Amino acid sequence: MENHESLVEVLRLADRILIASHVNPDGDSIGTLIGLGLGLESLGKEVIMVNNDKTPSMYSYLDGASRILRPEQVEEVPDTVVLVDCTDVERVGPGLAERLKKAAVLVNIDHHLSNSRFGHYNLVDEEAAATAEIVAKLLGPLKIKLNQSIATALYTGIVMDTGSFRYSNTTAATHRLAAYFLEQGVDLDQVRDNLFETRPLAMLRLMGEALQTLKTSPDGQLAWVEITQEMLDRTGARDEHCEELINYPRSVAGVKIGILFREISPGKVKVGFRSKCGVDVNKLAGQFGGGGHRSAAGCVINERMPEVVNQVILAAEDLLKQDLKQETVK
Ligand SMILES: [Mn+2]
Repeated sequence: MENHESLVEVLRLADRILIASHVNPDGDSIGTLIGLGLGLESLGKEVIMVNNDKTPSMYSYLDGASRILRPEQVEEVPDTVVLVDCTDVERVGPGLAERLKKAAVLVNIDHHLSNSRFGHYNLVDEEAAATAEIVAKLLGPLKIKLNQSIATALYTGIVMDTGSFRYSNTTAATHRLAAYFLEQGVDLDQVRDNLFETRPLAMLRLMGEALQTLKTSPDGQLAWVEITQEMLDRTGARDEHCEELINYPRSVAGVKIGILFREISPGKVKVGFRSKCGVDVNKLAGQFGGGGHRSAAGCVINERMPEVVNQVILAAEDLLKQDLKQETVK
């Protein structure tokens, strides 16, 4: 934790605050954006919430979801800007990043291992399961009174970034915090129904097609799936419907690294990594200019799908070999 007290002070003094999060927003980025946004608003501040991309419809149950603006709707950027769940300013999207970089006071609240400490004030805790956990700890010092809307938003962030408390980032503290949010009136039926029990038909059709591409390495420690633009067109699925698919290659018995290749446009592929057994995929993503967490990371590679798959699989095999050597040394 860095500059914790001065960061709280700077937020308490500001009258107008803009909060933004990363492109292709997920549950943690939307949850923290709204949780912190509504919280600061309850202190009488003017809060502008903005994201480069549209909020996925599965999060529309959150109070304040409809208040999140697109960059072109923001006329004037206030002096104080907070980025949540972003490793770097560029993560908010190119156009918005250019505008937000110039802020007089830039605050960085995040939990990614690869965070670049880009803010004037940085609150980065890599041990936190979700940025929502960090924001939750800020509520007290900021004298924000927790209510049902804020609790629901932050609870959503935690549920999504821990894969419903399944990932290795889940701790006793995570469960305690989740329990505390439930006591504040989170409607668990509503959350469950929106996040897990309702899926667009197009998403299930895409899953079917994508799982047909599932491959494993000869030793069975790597598994991957590929999603092409053609599959998205054929099924009518969108980007936001791809995220969950990455859990399938990792779940194959014996697999240590699961990989999802997603073609964004011809010659541009997004690669997602998920690992088991403590394999550090943040390092792997870093080799291709990306980053993230130890067991969940990603990158974008500007080449055609077959080349990307070859390069990444080779690098992943190398990493597993190194990992094995280290284990032998131990
Ligand atoms: Mn997060």
